[in-house]
Amino acid sequence: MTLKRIYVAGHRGMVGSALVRALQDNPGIELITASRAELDLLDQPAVSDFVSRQSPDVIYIAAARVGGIHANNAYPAEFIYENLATETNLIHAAHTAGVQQLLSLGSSCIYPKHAPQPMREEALLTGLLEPTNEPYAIAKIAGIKLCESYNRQYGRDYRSVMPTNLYGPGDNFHPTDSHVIPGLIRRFHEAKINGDPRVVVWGTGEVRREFLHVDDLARACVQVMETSCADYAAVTEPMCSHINVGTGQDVTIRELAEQIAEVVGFEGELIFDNSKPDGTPRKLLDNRRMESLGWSPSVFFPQGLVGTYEWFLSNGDAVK
Ligand code: GFB
Repeated sequence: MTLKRIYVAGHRGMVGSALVRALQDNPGIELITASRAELDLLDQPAVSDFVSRQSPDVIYIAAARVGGIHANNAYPAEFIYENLATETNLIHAAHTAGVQQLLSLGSSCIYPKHAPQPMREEALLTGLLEPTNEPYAIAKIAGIKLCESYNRQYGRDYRSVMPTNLYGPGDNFHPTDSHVIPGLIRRFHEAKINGDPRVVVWGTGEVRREFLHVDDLARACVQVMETSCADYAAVTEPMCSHINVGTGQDVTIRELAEQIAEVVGFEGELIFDNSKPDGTPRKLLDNRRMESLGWSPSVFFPQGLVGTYEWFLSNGDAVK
């Protein structure tokens, strides 16, 4: 049997490690990975050399510079440069090495700040972006357009998925640079341990977010890449080729904070700090394209939160 050689770029990150979990038991697949020390994805000649030497059949781009609302706002230069460089290096290297199939991962922040809800793929480039993450969003939009351009000019089969806000094992629990779920898990946990009577939650708490477990995203990515060209073409457009991946349900940040406090066992008071940005008021994805490919999420949110807290507890040293 000829094995399908799949290169997962960024295999140590939250998304990349979920992809490895989703792919590794398939006996028809040979996984290719490279640590940051082995391959710097910002180094174009090194990436070209690696991709042409490894000659994979498929590439999943899970490598990205990511972070929450504060990190996006604080490090805009790294967020636009590193994401653009990673995508251009990998996508161009894939094309020149003759790699026919590739998946690029983006984010629901590619859509306009005030896009109609739930957001359809066609909402892309119809309005202004949320300022706190515009540089990151521009890089992720460029990833979609890179794929479409190589498809249109060279007949490549480069696809892209736009997940909603993700969470799960392997997340970054940094006190300020993380996303809201790991950030609050850590803050509530530390408050419980220290006996603090109150915890600060950023923003008004009134904005809404949709959350997807990273293992559900990984299954969606594999499903997208296993879809035939005809079936993929039937649900997408050549110039609107990306597919949303979400759950179809969202919660307010206040509701989320209350749920996390319960999971962690923090019984004190929540203080909402209005001096911190809220970001986009709402970003619920329209999932009809993904559903028509036969995918639906399987991780029940409260259970996913418990599993993420357990991961945090057993990997405390790794996330300090
Ligand atoms: O997860 P988060 O940073 O992602 O924030 P975004 C979501 C909401 O939670 C915002 C509030 O309204 C935050 O103000 N929040 C409350 C907190 N407490 C906290 C906290 O302790 N930490 C964090 N991080 N937020 C990111 C984008 O925006 O979403 C990225 O900046 C990316 O580009 C990612 O798209 C998925 O949804 O606001």
